[in-house]
Amino acid sequence: MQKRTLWKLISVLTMMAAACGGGDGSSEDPAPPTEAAAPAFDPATAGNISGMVMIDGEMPAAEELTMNSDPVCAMSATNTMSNTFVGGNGHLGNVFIYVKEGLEGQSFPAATETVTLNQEGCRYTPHVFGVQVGQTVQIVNSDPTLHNIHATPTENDEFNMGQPIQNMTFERTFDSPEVMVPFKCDVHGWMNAYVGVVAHPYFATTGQDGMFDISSLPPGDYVIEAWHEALGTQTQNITVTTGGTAEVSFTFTVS
Ligand SMILES: [Cu+2]
Repeated sequence: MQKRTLWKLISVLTMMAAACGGGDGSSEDPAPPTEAAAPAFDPATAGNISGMVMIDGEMPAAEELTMNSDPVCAMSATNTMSNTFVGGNGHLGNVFIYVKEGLEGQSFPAATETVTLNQEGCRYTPHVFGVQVGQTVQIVNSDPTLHNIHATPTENDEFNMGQPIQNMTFERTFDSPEVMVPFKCDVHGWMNAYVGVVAHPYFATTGQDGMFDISSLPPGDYVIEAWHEALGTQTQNITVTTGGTAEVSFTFTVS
């Protein structure tokens, strides 16, 4: 008799425990977030890409930007030269490089660090940059004047956000890969920037020395694309091997 009572008690407690779990069984599932955050490949097998972007022909002279329409800009700007062509000695900066093909079917969690796009001296800094799908972009107005950040994507949602007060910030993420999403300021026609939105973390922007590095890739065969805002795109096939560094160079020709 005592034994039957004990079993009945156990049975009731079991049903209560199930009811407290909300009936969705979530409390009993093995921790899915940990599994989702696991790397898509064994990092011990990773390789790297190192490269440079050259320009063949004379680098077009940087255009001087006229900022007289806003006295705050005219007085505060420290850089009034266009960022379209930067570099020197045959090396081309502000070129966006990314893995275009070869990572299909693999998923990479969005990077948790925030990328900042600053409006300072009535310019965007950086002028060309990349983010992962789902990674936060923080847009900052460091100027004591009105800017409006106007993104004009084709694959993502357009947005247009005024920032009338200095030090205002605004955060945004992008849902779909898109190379490139242009930004402009509708107040200051000379302000523009470009973000490459990529589904993985394997991208870079060349510095003024034209150099770039993309590290810790899964070994494999890839198509790498180089994008420049005035000179278009180029692709190359490369193979990344475990522990190796694949070297690649692109040359854009100007007439
Ligand atoms: Cu502006």
